[in-house]
Amino acid sequence: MDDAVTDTEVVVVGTGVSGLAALHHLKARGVDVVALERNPDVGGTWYHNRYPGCRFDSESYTYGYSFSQEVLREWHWKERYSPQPENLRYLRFVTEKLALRDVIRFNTTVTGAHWEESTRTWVVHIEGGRSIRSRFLMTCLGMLSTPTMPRVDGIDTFEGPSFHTFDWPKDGIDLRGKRVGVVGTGATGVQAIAAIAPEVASLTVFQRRPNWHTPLGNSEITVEEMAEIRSRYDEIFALCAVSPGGYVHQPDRRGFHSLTAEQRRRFWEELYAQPGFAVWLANFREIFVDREANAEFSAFVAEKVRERVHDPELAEKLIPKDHGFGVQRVPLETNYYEVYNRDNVRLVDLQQTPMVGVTLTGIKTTEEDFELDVIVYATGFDAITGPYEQLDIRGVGGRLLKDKWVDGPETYLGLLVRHFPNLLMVAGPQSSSSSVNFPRSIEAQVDWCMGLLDHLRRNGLTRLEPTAEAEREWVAYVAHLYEKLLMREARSWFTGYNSNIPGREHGQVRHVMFNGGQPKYREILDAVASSDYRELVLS
Ligand code: NA7
Repeated sequence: MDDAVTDTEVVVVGTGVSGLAALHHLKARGVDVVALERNPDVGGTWYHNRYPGCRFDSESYTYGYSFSQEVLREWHWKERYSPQPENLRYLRFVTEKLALRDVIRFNTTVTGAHWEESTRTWVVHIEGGRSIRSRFLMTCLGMLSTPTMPRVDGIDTFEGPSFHTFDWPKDGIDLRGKRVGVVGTGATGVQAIAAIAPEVASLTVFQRRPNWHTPLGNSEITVEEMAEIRSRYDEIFALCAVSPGGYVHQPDRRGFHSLTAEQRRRFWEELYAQPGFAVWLANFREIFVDREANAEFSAFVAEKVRERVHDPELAEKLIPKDHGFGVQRVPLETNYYEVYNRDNVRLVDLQQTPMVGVTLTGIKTTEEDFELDVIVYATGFDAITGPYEQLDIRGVGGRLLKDKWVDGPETYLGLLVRHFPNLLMVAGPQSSSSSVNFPRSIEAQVDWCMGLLDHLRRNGLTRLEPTAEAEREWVAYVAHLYEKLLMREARSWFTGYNSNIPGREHGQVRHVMFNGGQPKYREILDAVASSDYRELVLS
């Protein structure tokens, strides 16, 4: 890259799954674009999360981009739920195939962006003091790219290696023969725990609240199967397009109450044996909204845990008692429960014996001092809004985005923000990205942004901003969708909960995601575009 470039039409921040998609479409249109990436390579989430066991919960062939026939033709997904190294290889492959690398500046950390009304441009600030001026700012920051560590005493005092799973050492770490502690049992924790348990000397799992986990059901995809999948790509993407979650799984529409308890049980046995999110997303829709349905299914899954964990007392500790199945993100697992039947694995229930702090040599609870060689924090993220709020993004009149969002995000369509003109967020708060198979959601968003930019270009316009009314209505609509779902009660990043961030403990729901399903989301985006963006002020 030529470092002297200071003016461009679009700056894209981040080159993970959404940034690469944006870059491809912008380049294909001949738009002058520069992408800024803090890492030395593309990949975002799949660049960072190198912990053992890290892999898709989405069927691999529904996770790839749909827009390049060449990529679809040439790429072979080798596993149904592809692992991180392969996913990073895929994103590098796409980068080369679509010739995206030449417009990316690596090792370039954006610290903020300031809107300048007189020139209708964003001045994007880069660590080290440089800046780039651009007409449009496209933020592709990811939803889970700001890790959070526990708020406990002594976290920096531990003398051995300790790190968040997001920052797993790039060159790997040899855990063989080590005493390892893992804090956190969300989607990340369960993948890591199951993967490392067989190789470490001892594994101590520090669990605060258990989650509902169900089997992933991973398997190999042979060359012949991949050929068959390739021949069905149109059909697969069409299926994802009509599914609320953007997956191949479709909700069962017979109705929970129209079947007998015995019929429901048979159906659930079938679902439990199916791979992926079928058990969550191909279930009765009542699971998400009806307490009775949710309780019955939760009891079914609890039985599975009891069958899989030999020690009945331990099994009870692994069964959530404070929330029903599926109101939090359901982490999929491979032999997770069986891990607790091993002699070298111990569960520490932090509800019974809370963590007091981290010491020079391990973790201290109210009951015991645990001596450890390595501590792994699988403690989650300042999800969805975090990546925005850590930047100094200032809109009209120097307004800080973080201030605007102090009581929760306010956006239009999850893509635009009033008083922040020409800012296009991909996978932003209140978009469908966190409730939908990520690439399926972001492709719709990127397409919409491209349509909008085309419209501006065609009409010689240089400024866009949503109206106050459009934003107000979107925020209210997003909040209304939460009201229908049991999920509104969850202590989960779906509701903006994060015990490690002051003020974000359980209690105050932040409406961070669109829960209306991908078909509805796409329908709304299309309607806005075909009304010539009536809800936006364009000039
Ligand atoms: P999650 O789902 O936010 O899980 C974080 C886990 O860490 C969860 O079990 C938390 O328990 C636990 N946690 C967080 N802070 C602490 C402290 N201070 N002490 C003990 N335990 C703690 O993050 P993941 O990375 O697993 O998953 C994020 C998403 O990535 C996932 O949904 C996928 O979409 C991909 P808690 O439940 O708060 O009691």
